[in-house]
Amino acid sequence: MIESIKARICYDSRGDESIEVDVKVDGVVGRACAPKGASVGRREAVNFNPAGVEATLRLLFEYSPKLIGLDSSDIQLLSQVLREIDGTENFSRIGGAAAYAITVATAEATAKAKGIPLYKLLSPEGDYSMPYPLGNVLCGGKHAGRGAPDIQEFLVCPVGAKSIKEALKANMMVHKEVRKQIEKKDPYFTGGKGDEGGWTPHVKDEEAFELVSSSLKMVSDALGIDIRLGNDFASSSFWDDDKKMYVYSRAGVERSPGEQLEFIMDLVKKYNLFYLEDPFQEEAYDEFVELTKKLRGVYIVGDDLFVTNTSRLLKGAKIGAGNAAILKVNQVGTLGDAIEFAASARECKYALITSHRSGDSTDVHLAHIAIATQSEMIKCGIVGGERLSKLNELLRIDEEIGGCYMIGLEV
Ligand code: 2PG
Ligand code: MG
Repeated sequence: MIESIKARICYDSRGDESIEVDVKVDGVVGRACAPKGASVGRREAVNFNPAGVEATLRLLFEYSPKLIGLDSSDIQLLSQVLREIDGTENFSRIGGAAAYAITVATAEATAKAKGIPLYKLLSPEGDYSMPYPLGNVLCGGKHAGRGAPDIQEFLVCPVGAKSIKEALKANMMVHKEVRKQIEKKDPYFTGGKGDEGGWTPHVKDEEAFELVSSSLKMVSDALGIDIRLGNDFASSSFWDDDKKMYVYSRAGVERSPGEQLEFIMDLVKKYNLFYLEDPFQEEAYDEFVELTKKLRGVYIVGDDLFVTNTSRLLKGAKIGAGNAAILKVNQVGTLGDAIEFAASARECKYALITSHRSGDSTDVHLAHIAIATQSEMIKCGIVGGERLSKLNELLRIDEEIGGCYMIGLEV
């Protein structure tokens, strides 16, 4: 039973204000701090009440007595009560950050009170397996300054790793190797990193692909495991809806939807890409369908397209838009809704990628949510405290389970 709720304003990895909540269940406290995105989908839950973070916190103090006494193990009930209190479609009154922090903190407290880890609470009968870590080695777009590439994320994944230990080692090595390669091209590289810990060299997309693919090849050869490259294009952030063009302003190139499709297909061929997140803008269901028909053995992933929203996913699944979905709890607002989304993705045979936000906290919940939802991958960066907290938690869980096997990937 929920006994008490405390909340405060704290800071995320970008130094922005966020909401942190402590929930007490049967004498035990669970705590969660909401993350926040920079490349935000238009259909996402709104983070805060329009009057700001302080107003969001004041509201929380007002309505939280209504949550006291609720059965904390009923995740869906808590989600439903919060939706009723909010009364909007997208948490624009009480704020998705508050909904996130309350529901995740409650789950943590409940698990602790039962003496079990969070992943076990969320998925009691799991035959647990490890997700593959998608590591950000080079940042562009909204996660970096104007000298960096237009494409938001260059992601590596050690698809041939046999254990999470091996997988993390590979990602760390690629991250280091990418820096070396950048310094070969630019001896004055300052070592600058973007919001998610990937490097931010002053290069265009094409050079970034060269740098990253040669780095991963070196590490792949050294370790003898297959490492693949993928991207989060975050295309909505450079889609111009008036021009109906994808505007790569740093590269000085504009692409129509058809040219974007060609561009993506060429990249897949040239760099053997296995993962394409948001290759088209957030309403481009038809282009997603076209690309999905054209490619095999490639994850075509909806992030801003689906925004962890079950009805948007079902719409996509019906017409074959993509074959994988990003799961971000704060995109939908509550943990209950995110768990429901994961179940729908499973029914539709979509792969799942549990993901951090570019502004994140040092919380570890993401690792548990990825395991509980049997996500094929977890996207949470490589370096930086707020990224490593999740990766190190995977190592602890692996130890606790006694050597967890890696989930199967279709590549
Ligand atoms: C994304 C995320 C995380 P943001 O686009 O997938 O990498 O970025 O949190 O800024 O939306
Ligand atoms: Mg994304």
